[in-house]
Amino acid sequence: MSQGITVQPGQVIERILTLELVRVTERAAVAAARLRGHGNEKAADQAAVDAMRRELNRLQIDGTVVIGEGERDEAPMLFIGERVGNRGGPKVDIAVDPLEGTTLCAKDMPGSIAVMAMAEAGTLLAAPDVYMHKIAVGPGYAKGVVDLDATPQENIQNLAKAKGVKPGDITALVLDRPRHAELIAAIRSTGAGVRLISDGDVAGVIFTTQPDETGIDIYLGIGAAPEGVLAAGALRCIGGQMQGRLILDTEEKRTRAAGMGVKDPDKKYDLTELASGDVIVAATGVTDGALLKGVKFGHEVIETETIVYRSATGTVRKIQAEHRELAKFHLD
Ligand code: VTB
Repeated sequence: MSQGITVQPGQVIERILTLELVRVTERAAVAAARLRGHGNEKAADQAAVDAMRRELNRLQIDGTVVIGEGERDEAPMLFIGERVGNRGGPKVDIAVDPLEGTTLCAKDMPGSIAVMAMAEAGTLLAAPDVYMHKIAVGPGYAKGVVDLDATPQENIQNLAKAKGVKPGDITALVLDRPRHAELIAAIRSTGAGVRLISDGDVAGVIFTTQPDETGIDIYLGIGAAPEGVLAAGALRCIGGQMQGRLILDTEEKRTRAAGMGVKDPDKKYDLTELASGDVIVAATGVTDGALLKGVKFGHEVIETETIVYRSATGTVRKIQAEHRELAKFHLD
């Protein structure tokens, strides 16, 4: 009898599917990277969506998209509620951002990635496509060291104390948007520095988990809610703290959120409420960035770099791939 690796039924999602997820984000990243620097955000996004959907539908899963490209009435591909996979495997929640940082890709600027998460069914927050107030720090701090309802000054001071440094030694990451003018001023008033990014706050949140490499201690501000859930998935795997609150500032948004199961529109979600179950997150670089190298097109070879996080074990894998059977990418 062969002594193969035994995978417990409860581990099927995490174990067997880890590499399958890598294939999905690799294909999406390569498709988008073909259009890197072409100035056409829509085309790059569409290429990534097509590739990701095609690969997702090959997986042995019974998946439901909970974070997708939009809501059903807009009828995009990978809409929220779309069933994906061949229905042959475990029931899972799927969160996708086939091209996170479409503008970064269109302008060939650092930091665009293809990213997705797969989790036990019913465990990822089905967030509508609205804004979310977010705060995140990496692992190693006592729970509650920062809080979404504290002032930026309090958060920076508490974090500095917990890290054993001066507030001036803290660097916060914030999306460069006019809406953040006050937040940025408040952070700077403590002596802390602010690194501004133009897009890409999934990676931005992940940066807080490796402050020695990225120089980032804390993520603060308002970004997109779907990206918040994807980032939370990654943080569940690596460790760290995160809180988010949906910004439901119109009746229409509140109704839409309620329709997706949001009971309390003002709820402050903790990390384990944004992503409550076992989860795997995979991200492949499209353009070069601090987290991942971008896709390289060589002579009869395509190189990709992917990171996969798995919450059940906390394993983080970086997978550098050289692809030689290029037909699989369906590139014209
Ligand atoms: C962020 C960023 C994304 O949206 O979530 C941002 O991470 C928030 O929306 O890459 P605004 O651009 O409207 O401020 C993106 O830039 C695009 O989804």
